[in-house]
Amino acid sequence: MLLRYTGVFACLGFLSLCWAYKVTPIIGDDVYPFVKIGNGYYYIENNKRANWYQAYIACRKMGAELVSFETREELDAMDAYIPIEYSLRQYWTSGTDLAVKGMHVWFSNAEPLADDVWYPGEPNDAGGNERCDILIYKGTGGTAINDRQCDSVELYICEVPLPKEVSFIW
Ligand code: MAN
Ligand code: CA
Repeated sequence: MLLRYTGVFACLGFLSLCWAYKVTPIIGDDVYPFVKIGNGYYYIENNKRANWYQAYIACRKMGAELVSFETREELDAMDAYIPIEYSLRQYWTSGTDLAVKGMHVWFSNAEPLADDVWYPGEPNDAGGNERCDILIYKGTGGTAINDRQCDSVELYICEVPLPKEVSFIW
């Protein structure tokens, strides 16, 4: 009997703990080495080049993922941030159709790529072997996504989820 009540109270205690916390996003300064652009935190690799897989691993080592652009606005925010002299640079994103050929998704969250993020005429799967998606920065010419060969050695951008603060309310 006593054992049964102890179990019930332990359960209730645990449940009340679960309800008594608050999660607040930390909106504010950059979190080194990530920079805040729009609502996201990004690491833009402008020196080291890697194929898509190596780039993904490099981001994972930082607790991040290759970048995903769920909306055209996120791509525009990145476009406004990158210095004009970096025009024609290309950066790996998490976009890929490696799972289902012809169906490009952001690998970090499985969302399909929106139609308006693609460079005109892309994805064209040139040579029948373009499975990984890269951001092409064209300075004043705009920024858009192209499908490229995954083993192409390129720069990359990592993205971390919004840092959050968890506090218990006693
Ligand atoms: C051109 C286009 C692209 C293709 C690249 C490969 O820019 O055909 O679609 O991905 O070449 O280098
Ligand atoms: Ca292409």
